[in-house]
Amino acid sequence: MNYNQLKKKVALAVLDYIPDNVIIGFGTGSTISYFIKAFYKSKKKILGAVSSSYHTTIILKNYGIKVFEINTISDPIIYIDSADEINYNMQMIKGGGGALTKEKIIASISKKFICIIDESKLVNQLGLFPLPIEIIPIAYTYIFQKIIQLGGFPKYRKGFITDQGNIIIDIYNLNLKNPVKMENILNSFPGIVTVGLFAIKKPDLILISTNNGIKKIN
Ligand code: ABF
Repeated sequence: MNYNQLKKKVALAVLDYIPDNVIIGFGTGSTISYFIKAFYKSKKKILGAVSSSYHTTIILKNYGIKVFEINTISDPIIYIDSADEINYNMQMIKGGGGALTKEKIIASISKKFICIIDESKLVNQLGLFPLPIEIIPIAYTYIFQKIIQLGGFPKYRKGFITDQGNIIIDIYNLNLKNPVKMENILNSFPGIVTVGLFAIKKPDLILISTNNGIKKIN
């Protein structure tokens, strides 16, 4: 199976983990697009959705799924999202699609966070995928200097503005042997809105789509 077929499989498999009468937090990306379609076809009963991006909101609304403002939610949220890389400690790089800020907020307030990936995303060590960070535009020069001091190579993501009106820097060659430490260091720089490392807040369950079926890490 190719990666898209594997994504479709895991998008279907995760339906079994969704109870009735919850709010679903929907992530962003191609895996989640497959999931939204599978969810719609399943006719499962939920209270509604919260969305991690403008892009996902459009898709949800096109399927007639009710989308709530994140601030207004008090019911339990089951958050379903994918990732760009995950290691065996369930630490992740996210933000390839630029939606990392709302993804991190929903991950933090969710009762359960299930990450669905194809097997290409599972790695022994994080860092081959460049680490996205969302930053306030006026902090650009300062953040570039700080990243270079850390040994990373920052690259401005051209032509991309986040839902919050900020910019994304993709960091190459950063040493991510200790992802929690690096997440804390980057979090301490004023001007960084969100770090695409999800090492402090990890998913509760990972479903991995492989040619030998769906595997689990929890
Ligand atoms: C989301 O899913 C994003 O953080 C990440 O960039 C994306 C993965 O994309 P895809 O499902 O298209 O492979 O978690």
